[in-house]
Amino acid sequence: MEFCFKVYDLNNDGFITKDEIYQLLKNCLIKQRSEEDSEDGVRDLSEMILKKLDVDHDGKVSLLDYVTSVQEEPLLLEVFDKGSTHRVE
Ligand SMILES: [Ca+2]
Ligand SMILES: [Ca+2]
Repeated sequence: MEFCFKVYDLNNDGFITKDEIYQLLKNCLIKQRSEEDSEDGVRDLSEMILKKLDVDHDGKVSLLDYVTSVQEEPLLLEVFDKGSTHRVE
């Protein structure tokens, strides 16, 4: 679980920000989708994921936020693992 967190923490500052989620999703989704629907979709999705993961609502995801939220909602892990096209809800 910690490994997965580090993968998402692109600049290794100990927090996952929306930009980092966005970058990762974008890299994943662009392989699978056309350019047009990826931009907005990825932005929405990264915002949604950030909200789900940011348990203490400080705008970024700490390791504690991450661990807490994936325990409550294992589906999030699936999204992360697959970098996925399906929705969290
Ligand atoms: Ca970071
Ligand atoms: Ca947080």
